[in-house]
Amino acid sequence: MSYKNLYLYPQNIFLGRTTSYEEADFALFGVPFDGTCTFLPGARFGPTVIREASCNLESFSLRSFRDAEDAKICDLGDIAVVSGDVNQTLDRVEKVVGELKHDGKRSIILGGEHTITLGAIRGFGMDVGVIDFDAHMDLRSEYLDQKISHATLMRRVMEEGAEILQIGVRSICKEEYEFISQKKWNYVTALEVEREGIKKAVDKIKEFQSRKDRIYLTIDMDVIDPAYAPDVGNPEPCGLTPTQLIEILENCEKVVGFDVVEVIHGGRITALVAAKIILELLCTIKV
Ligand SMILES: [Mn+2]
Repeated sequence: MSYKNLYLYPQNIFLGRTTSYEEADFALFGVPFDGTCTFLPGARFGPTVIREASCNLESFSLRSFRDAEDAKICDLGDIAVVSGDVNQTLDRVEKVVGELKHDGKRSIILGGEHTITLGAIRGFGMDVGVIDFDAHMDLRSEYLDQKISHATLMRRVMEEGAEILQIGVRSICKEEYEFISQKKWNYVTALEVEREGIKKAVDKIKEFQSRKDRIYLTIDMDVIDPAYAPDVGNPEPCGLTPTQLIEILENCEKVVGFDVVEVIHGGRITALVAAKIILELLCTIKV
């Protein structure tokens, strides 16, 4: 166990404490990579600002009446990313996730830009069910001549065989709309959540996870409205509230890992919302 008292409280470790790896149910690590960013840079600082925010929120939940501090988390630090090389960075994420999976740990990944999720899902294996909370579909075939970028990663995930459910979508290009129109694409828009409440999203999640043994959650913080979460790589108006998102997340089961991505170095509001979401998930996910 780590040493902790009020006078010595590390702000660079998630929740200011860490369990030993052997004891831990959750293994947390950061991926400080923003190499394919095309608008607001700084997601490489996401792990740092989310950890700092986590140390400055109370960990007890008045939703679940549980304390996130009771979750056994080992903060492993950050992956040494290869700046400017997305493929090598994804390989490293895949290898780390594969090792954690082998050891029976649930992974918590702090981004970093959303592209890193492709490495994580490869690490889990493409039979994992992916629930993607995102303003964007990220389904372009390529973007700026790049096959692997924050605007294409879900297309790659789909091509590699994983099944995807997208929640909170509200930003799509014509190519993506034509692509999903040819398929039975599984998604719920932010507008549907705003108009009808969370029921459709929850129903879709329950149907999806009933067909899957393992669920991976990827939470792009831009799924939340920029009024609550402005510090993201590609802010998109008309999003979910943090409360709507957390209420939806409470219905997720069989979760073997999750990531929270696209928080950039900026104001601290977005990092606090990201940390809050993680704390609530730690109280919700069964181990
Ligand atoms: Mn996005």
